[in-house]
Amino acid sequence: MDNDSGIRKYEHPAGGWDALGAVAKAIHGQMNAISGTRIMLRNNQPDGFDCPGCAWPDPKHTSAFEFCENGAKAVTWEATRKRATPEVFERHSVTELLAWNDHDIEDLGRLTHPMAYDAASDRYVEIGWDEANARIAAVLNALPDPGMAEFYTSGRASNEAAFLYQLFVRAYGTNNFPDCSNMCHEATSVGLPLSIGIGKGTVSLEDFDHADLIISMGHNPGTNHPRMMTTLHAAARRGAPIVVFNPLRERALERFAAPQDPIEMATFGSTDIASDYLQVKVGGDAAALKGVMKGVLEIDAEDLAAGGPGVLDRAFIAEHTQGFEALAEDLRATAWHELVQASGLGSEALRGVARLYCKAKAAIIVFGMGITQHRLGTDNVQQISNLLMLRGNYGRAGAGICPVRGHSNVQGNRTVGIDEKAPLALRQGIERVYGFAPPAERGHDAAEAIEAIAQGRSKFLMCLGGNLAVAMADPTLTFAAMRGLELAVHIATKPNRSHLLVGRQSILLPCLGRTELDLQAGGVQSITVEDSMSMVHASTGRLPPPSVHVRSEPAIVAGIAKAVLAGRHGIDWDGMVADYGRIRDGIEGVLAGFEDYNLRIRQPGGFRLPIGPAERRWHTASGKAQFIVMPGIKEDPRAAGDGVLTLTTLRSHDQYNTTIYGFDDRYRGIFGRRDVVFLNVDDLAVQGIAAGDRVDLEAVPFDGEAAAPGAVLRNLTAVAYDISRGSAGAYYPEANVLVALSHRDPQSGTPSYKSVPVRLRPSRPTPGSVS
Ligand SMILES: Nc1nc2c(c(=O)[nH]1)N[C@H]1C(S)=C(S)[C@@H](COP(=O)(O)OP(=O)(O)OC[C@H]3O[C@@H](n4cnc5c(=O)[nH]c(N)nc54)[C@H](O)[C@@H]3O)O[C@H]1N2
Ligand SMILES: Nc1nc2c(c(=O)[nH]1)N[C@H]1C(S)=C(S)[C@@H](COP(=O)(O)OP(=O)(O)OC[C@H]3O[C@@H](n4cnc5c(=O)[nH]c(N)nc54)[C@H](O)[C@@H]3O)O[C@H]1N2
Ligand SMILES: [Mo]
Repeated sequence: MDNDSGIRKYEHPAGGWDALGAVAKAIHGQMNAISGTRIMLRNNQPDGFDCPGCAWPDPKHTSAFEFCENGAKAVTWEATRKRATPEVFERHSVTELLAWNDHDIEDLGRLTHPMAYDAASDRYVEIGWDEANARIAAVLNALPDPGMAEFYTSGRASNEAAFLYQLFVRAYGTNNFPDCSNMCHEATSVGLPLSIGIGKGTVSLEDFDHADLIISMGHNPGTNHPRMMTTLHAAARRGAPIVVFNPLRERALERFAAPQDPIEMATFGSTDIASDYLQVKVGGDAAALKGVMKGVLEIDAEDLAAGGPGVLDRAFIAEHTQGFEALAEDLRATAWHELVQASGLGSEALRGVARLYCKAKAAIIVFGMGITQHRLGTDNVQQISNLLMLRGNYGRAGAGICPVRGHSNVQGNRTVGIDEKAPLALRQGIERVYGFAPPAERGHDAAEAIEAIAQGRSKFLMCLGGNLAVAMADPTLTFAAMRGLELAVHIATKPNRSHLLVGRQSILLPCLGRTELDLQAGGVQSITVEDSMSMVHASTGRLPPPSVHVRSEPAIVAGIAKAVLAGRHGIDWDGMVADYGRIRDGIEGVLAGFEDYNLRIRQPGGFRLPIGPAERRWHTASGKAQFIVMPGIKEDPRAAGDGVLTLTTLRSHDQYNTTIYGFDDRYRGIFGRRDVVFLNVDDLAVQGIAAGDRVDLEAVPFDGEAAAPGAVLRNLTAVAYDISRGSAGAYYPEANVLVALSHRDPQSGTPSYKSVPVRLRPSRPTPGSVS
């Protein structure tokens, strides 16, 4: 397409000079160049702050500058010079701000004062901290049942803030902990404990140096975990095959130029990343995985017939697992043609992956949202684990499972107690250390919290970060629900749309970001975070806070707790805020694995929490790793070919979840816009639509679920893209109107954001419609 449309193919490798250019632009747009560069140099350094971008771990010997374009965007966006002061809110009514796009709302800058919504003037106006806390206490203490309050967490909160938050909420009396993880890796957190006894990854960064094969499924590291590209680049360089399962061709998984590599940069060279790129159908991964496993069993049978020892790790299966026979039976009973139809991949391609897998002494399977955000999310995760178990790829160097987490501390938040399921050990630990018995009944996850609010069963919502209303499915329902709240409280760095969906009362509390100096009565404080590989380490900010009125998250949570609990349970909130070391003592007392917490965070790189499967210890009901049979192979039982496409919702290169930094998606060739839908040329031809035409996407009800009411996403430009047939891609959060709130994985509750049945039709301008 022509240049005016903002749609043109990107010919360069990912990374390289364009990435460096983008960093310079990010710094220029938000801060001054000198301080910007200085901050970047502190990012992910042993004595610096943890990057708020993603949860990929840091190498032990951090290079002088662990470069990452999107980490740089995350940091500059937080360390911006722009300020959303009371004067700014005075100039713009809430109704006016609601008409702005998500980029412009956040680009108002950092919140500087506690604010409360004033209905008479339709504006947020300044209030004092004490007044804010008193209003929160008044509403919470007047609720007839603590279960009518919801306490959301977005995964940036530190271990210290998250631990205090859950302690306060449990002392108040509920386990309603909706969190971003419920929309993200919940399928991992629910699926893996049944399979291997822990809901976390089992590999360490060093394992990638020893893997003979890496299989990457449903994640886009060039955009979402750019520091992971250094790892993949090194693996590709030493000749380890990298097999990708992804419906879309993603440039960084094809070729990458490492900005850390002077020769590659100087010569404009690049390295091929994927050795094999399998464009699975959206939602076809379970079938693809079953196909690979079926291939492994075939190779095993051939080898045995030829007098060989077979390719299964029989000793591992016998000693460490249960359920192999049932799995083998299911695979034998599933015909190749069904697997091919459901995955969109040829049987030879799947057998080829099986051959590579059987050749590898040690294999790692890495996965992201393309696996978890499906109705089959939990099944998908368990099939990955089955495949690894067939050849004993757990508890050995270079082998294991690697869920790539989203937010920089989402894994740590869950570890320290942000969990609506309220595990017994956590409750017992709290009772032991703090002397009260926390509630035991399961609370609400994120989607259930919205349902409860929509139905008037919950009246109060507090958000420790995030942008819940925009991140959640079905904004029509979700936005209306938010407006029905008695009180919404948001602890945030920057304004966003969720803050503008005001209830009867709404309060905004400004907090420090991770880059900023956190000075408390006991001196400068560090916080701690846990990365995707269970490494816990400290992070210390140094920048001056955006205003003197801004408080740290632990201080804000403790202030609210004191006002609400008014001495109940005798917890020393002030002492813990004065010295976060005391919060860590509390964590150590409550949870296993944190022995000598304050000491061990001083060692460079921190320490690793215990991961049973890495030592072949399985904390499952049977004490063994479980092969788990998934019945059937498809998410959507309907036959294909009735014109229904499966839509997946994607992040662009210029966004962080609901935070829209800019309007380019460079690697996918989209510039200055987000109103596009990626389609396969053959699907376009069948539907009689040309690339560049305007189309509408209409939600199709899924098998007994209600479609999101009135759900049509209008006036998108059709982009001919290298995407598997029957699949379509559009950007999150815009496409969330098409996702029904009930469209979720029945096992984990994860919204099925990555398999939404839709119909495509040419756009017809409807009078009065908004596009
Ligand atoms: N810069 C930046 N960094 C981020 C984020 C961000 O928004 N911006 N978000 C953070 C968060 S919270 C998270 S959870 C992670 C998200 O990181 P990712 O897991 O990479 O998430 P997505 O970008 O949503 O999409 C993942 C990939 O899955 C593919 N995919 C879609 N559907 C399917 C499918 O059915 N099967 C398969 N195999 N693949 C599919 C898409 O083509 C895409 O390449 O990144 C974190 N890091
Ligand atoms: N359709 C579709 N929907 C999705 C997804 C998808 O792939 N497709 N992905 C899902 C996933 S994986 C996730 S994780 C969720 C994300 O859901 P959330 O975590 O709720 O959303 P974010 O966009 O990350 O939140 C951004 C806001 O966090 C606040 N913030 C930033 N830094 C800080 C901080 O240090 N402290 C505090 N207190 N606040 C801060 C700012 O106000 C900012 O506006 O969205 C989910 N929604
Ligand atoms: Mo996420």
